Amino acid sequence: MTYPTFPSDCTSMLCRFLTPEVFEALKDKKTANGFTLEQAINSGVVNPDSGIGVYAGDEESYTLFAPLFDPIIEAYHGFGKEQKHQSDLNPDHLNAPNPDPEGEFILSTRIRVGRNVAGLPLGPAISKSQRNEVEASVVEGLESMTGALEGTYYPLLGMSKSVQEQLIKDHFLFKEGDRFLEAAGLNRDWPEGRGIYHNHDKTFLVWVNEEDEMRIISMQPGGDIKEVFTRLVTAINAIGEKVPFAFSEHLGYITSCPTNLGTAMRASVHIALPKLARDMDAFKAITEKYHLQIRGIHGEHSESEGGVYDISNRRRLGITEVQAVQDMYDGVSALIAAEKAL
Ligand code: ADP
Ligand code: CIR
Repeated sequence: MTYPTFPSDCTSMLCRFLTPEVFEALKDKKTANGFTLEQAINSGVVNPDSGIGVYAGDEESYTLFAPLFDPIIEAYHGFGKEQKHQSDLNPDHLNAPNPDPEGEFILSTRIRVGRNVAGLPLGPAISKSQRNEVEASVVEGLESMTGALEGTYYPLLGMSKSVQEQLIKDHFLFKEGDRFLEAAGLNRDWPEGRGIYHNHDKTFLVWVNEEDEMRIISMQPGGDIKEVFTRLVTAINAIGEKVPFAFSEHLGYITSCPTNLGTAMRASVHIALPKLARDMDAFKAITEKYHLQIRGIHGEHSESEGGVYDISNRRRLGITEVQAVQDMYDGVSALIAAEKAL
């Protein structure tokens, strides 16, 4: 493999941090699962418009390819090599009364975490049989859920296109054919081994074998962030009793994308800010101050529609889950105040 060429306007973290020296030092290394640098960087090489451009094939990728991953982790999360990650999933520690009790701005709230099974490769390096084993064990765990978490697993294999499209449109299911995941090797053997579990109300959902082996999701209409967080924590604890999660003292929960390490949590609202949207500089000044990310209405790499945005915490590592939600809450409260003032 030779040093990849990037277009001159490339701004991804891969182009920034994959210097010829780093490339030379890492190009012949392979993890115990056989995952190579070439595989780790393929998504960002094929998609030079990536924000990040790298994926890990296993926990070992983060140490073996540290000269590439460490600066990316530091730049994205502001998390240094010597730091330790701390978890806090206690809803009593969260101070987040509904920032929009009249329901004028917030359409819905969603909090998700990524989780992977301890001791197995991550999605970019997993084999077909290992992926199917993950599906079987996660589904077995989910089918023992009771009460408000009780629901049904719907495998993608055999799901009708119209049901699949409706679930995607309604923001419940992951999309198909994502080019970033495709180039990372995450769509191999599609749709086998993938699926979605949800409770009857679709307020608790689990994506199986998408970018991570599990995406555990709590969501509902409106802005009651604490209720969403509390349900999520109950679900994480219940699933964690059945399936051991990959976790490291340094990096927290291990995920395939380095942006998701640590809490692996993205807490978001869909929020209508039509006035603020006319002044994107003022909008972005607030989101930067509160460490927030702006996404479009159909998730990452999508556009806003009708002044509605997906606003979420950007940092996930080196802060606790409570702090990640607090980042979102504080920032969303400031955005609402700014929208009201206009
Ligand atoms: P993820 O959050 O899992 O990294 P995406 O950005 O692709 O992934 O979003 C996944 C789906 O969740 C998309 O359909 C997106 O519109 C939906 N979504 C995200 N936040 C919310 C929210 N607050 N309310 C409703 N749907 C949401
Ligand atoms: C990119 O580099 O733009 C994609 N690989 C997505 C990076 C962040 N995505 C994520 O956290 N899921």
